[in-house]
Amino acid sequence: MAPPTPPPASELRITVPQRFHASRPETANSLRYRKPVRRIAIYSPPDIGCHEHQRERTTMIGRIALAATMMATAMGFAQAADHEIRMLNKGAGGFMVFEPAFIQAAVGDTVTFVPTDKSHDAGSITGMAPAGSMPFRGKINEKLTVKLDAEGLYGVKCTPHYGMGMVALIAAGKPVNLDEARAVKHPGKAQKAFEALLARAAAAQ
Ligand SMILES: [Cu+2]
Repeated sequence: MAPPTPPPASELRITVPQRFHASRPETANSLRYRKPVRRIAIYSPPDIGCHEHQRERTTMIGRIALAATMMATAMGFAQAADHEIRMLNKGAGGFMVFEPAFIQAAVGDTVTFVPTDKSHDAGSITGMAPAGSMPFRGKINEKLTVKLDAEGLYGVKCTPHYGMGMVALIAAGKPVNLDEARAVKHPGKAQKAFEALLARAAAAQ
């Protein structure tokens, strides 16, 4: 059986912040210019006929890639996550609900509102969004993905069921706009629903 073909060296590029090389004398000169990143290409030796050597090389490349991923994660460059919120006629929290109704996310993550049941949408609420974030509103019965660009709390309502308490709260990082969000008035059951959600956001810290 033919051994697996490793990807060409040109595809194995890892971007590592310059400060990782601060202790290396040969990069001291480039450090002075404050270049933001330094590119490292993993050297891939030319094809060796022996299967055993090829397997070894493939394993080695795999280990280097894994180490780079772990390093990036440790440095806080983890891949942005997507959080799913389903729009339901009936869920654990009662009738007409977002599920889950509260999400703790990180800045840069995305949230996708999934129209599991019909007749719902998801929209932002004036005064319940971090400064600099974009207002959003999806269409009824349509999936909507929102990027959490700014840190803070994002209040969400379903337009037809706002008064029935169909609301959700997303925290991207810390709830820096908690007081502002608490000051917003809501119709019907949404007021109590948000009081509970805002308490969860405060407790999550
Ligand atoms: Cu709804």
